[in-house]
Amino acid sequence: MRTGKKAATKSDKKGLERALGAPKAVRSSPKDRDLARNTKDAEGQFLTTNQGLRINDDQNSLKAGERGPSLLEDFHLREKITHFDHERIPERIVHARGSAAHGVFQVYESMARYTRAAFLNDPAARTPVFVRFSTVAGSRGSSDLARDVRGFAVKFYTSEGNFDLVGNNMPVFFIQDALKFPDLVHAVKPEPDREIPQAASAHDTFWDFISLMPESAHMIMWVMSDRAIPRSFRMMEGFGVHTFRLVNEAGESSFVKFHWKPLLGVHSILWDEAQKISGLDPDYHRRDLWEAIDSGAFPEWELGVQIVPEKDEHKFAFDLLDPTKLIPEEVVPVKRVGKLTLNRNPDNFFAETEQVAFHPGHLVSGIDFSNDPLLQGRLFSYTDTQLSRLGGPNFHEIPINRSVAPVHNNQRDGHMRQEINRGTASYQPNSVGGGCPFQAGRADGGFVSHAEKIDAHKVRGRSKSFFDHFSQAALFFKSQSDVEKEHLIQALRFELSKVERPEIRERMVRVLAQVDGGLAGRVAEGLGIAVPKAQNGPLNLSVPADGDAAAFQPEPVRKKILLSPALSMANKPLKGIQTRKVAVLAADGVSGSSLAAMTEALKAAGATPAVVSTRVGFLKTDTGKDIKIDASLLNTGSVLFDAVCVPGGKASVAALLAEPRAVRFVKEAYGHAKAIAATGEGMQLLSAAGALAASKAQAAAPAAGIVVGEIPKTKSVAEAFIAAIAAHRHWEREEKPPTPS
Ligand code: HDD
Repeated sequence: MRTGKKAATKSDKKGLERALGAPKAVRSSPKDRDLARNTKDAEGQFLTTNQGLRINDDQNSLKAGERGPSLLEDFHLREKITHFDHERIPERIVHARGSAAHGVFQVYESMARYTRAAFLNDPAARTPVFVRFSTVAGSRGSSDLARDVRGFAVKFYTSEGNFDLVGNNMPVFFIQDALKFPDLVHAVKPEPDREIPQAASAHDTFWDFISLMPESAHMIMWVMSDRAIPRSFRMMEGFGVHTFRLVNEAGESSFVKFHWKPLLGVHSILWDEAQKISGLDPDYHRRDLWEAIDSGAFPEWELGVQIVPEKDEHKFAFDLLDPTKLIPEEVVPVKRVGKLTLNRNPDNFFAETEQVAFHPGHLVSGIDFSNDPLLQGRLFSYTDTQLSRLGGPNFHEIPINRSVAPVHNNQRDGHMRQEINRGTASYQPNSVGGGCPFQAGRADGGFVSHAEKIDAHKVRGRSKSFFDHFSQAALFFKSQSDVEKEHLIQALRFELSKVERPEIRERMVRVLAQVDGGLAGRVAEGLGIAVPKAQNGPLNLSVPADGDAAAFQPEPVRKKILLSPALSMANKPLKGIQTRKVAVLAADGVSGSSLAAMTEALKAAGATPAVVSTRVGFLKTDTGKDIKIDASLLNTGSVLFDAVCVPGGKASVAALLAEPRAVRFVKEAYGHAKAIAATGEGMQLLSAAGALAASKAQAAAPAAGIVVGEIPKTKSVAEAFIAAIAAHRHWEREEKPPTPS
């Protein structure tokens, strides 16, 4: 702050850090980390104005006498308050609520056969990245737990310029043409008269729009599935959604779909939990990402590609350009080609997470667009939105948006220009600057658009190959496990029950009948309306376009539906208990040996145990040892944990039994199908919560995911408990409907 020189050095260091990628895990104590973070910029520095003048008193404004009026001359007061008055910028129109982290990407082996992109050609290259996750509909301050799509935007700072992969955690989208995006967003945002509801699609205008847009049927299956309520950003897949092109050195192009596969597995929570977490900790996902990175448990994803040779473009039952369709992984397998690791939290939320500007049009040589009409429309929108959000055309100069590849061009001036351009050559061609900067030929890495042949009539229309709106929606529903199907039905019942206009509910149920008669019937039942027969006839729902309704909204085309096991989270491999949170319920008198054996085993397996008690502070074990309490039953809840254990100890369990919140804690975890363990007297708490039969004989064969044993057996209880947590949930004991508490 004190001198320009210092600022330059700092930003150089930042660039270098980015270029080198991964700093080591920070493993110092939380207090040290806090101090290091908090003094980063200001250690040993005097407080100054923005002009560098040292401030002598920051507690009192300048007054005419101690009890007199403030003086306009107080430049420090005016500067400080003026800056404060302008501290907010417009939030993103969509994806306003987000969390981000720095990291690094490395390709496993050269993909030169398909693409000339340098960062995908060199397995030694560690490409710095910045990744922002987001919800779509809610405002900046809304809950992380909304039922919503999650944004998954990755900025690769490659040696050839920035490449942004601006995707979501779902592989398809609501609409086929970008022209409909403002309508979609207006429909889902809070209703314009009352600004209600916040961060929720459960209201009339959203379902009105959706029920009139059959092309959204497939996406609706995804958004009503548990994918819309992830356990963690770290445990969700990511998708580039559109079909893109890869282009190799010889100029040959293939189509590609991008995927991100999380190494922690793909997991979600229940809607009942989501609603409760929104109250207990609306920052749940943000906190989860921050804490994992801060503790050195760096989240990882593998980049996957589905590659389709250009000659196979028309071999599918759907159009590759249609963003409401996916390529089933069973048809074109996902090849894992590299790894993304997030290893550093941002230093400043505003400067980085808020000011980062993504754009699907930020490409590097070797990657190109397809003619997906949704993608084509996006190419306009993203720069345009930054102009108002970030205040002008120079947002690329904000540190988080800067390319690590040098930038040289003849763009000049504008609001908040940082670069001091020297010389007189600000045009091309020029002779006064020796012709610089030069255009780069292909051999010099110059971007050359793929020379796709296009010979067409100018039309405002849609290809008939986009008209099958239901086959893949049905494929998705049919490929879900029974538990997933049930959750999806409950989600639709919840959402549509919040819709006030009966005709919208009915229309939506008719749309669902096009997807699956059984699904529509179950939803209708929950809404107390007639169960529609599965319909194959035309829906005729849309607004006619100049009398051409048939072309705009044709009869549903039914294609052969296979099953796609890859669409079900139930078929994703389980990946251990790394970073899973386990509540250890205990009070004074807890068996110190059982508590220690349990927490050590959990930590050794990578989980994070936390002692939850009747109060905060410290508790005393049966042998008088002090144990720090991490949370109280008053300030936390079972929904914030993946599993619960109750170590024995007579006095401890008696205190927990006397505390209704402790009983509810276990009961709720049971209803949410979580792993639960108890040793010794701890079993009594499980029985009081209905998680374990009270009779000894029955308790000997507990329900799935319940692990109990005597105190000396804690080690073997812990082993079985760890295996039970790794299964994520034990759905066989989930009550129907699945939210019993
Ligand atoms: Fe978008 C932000 C993803 C369609 C217009 N979009 C935004 C972000 C993500 C996506 C992840 C947040 C980026 C960040 O973290 O800053 N958007 C998608 C996906 C889409 C999609 C996967 C479909 C496949 N978007 C889409 C369309 C339009 C937009 C069709 C407009 C025609 N999107 C925007 C935007 C945003 C945005 C208004 C808001 C803030 C921003 O761009 O920077 O321009």
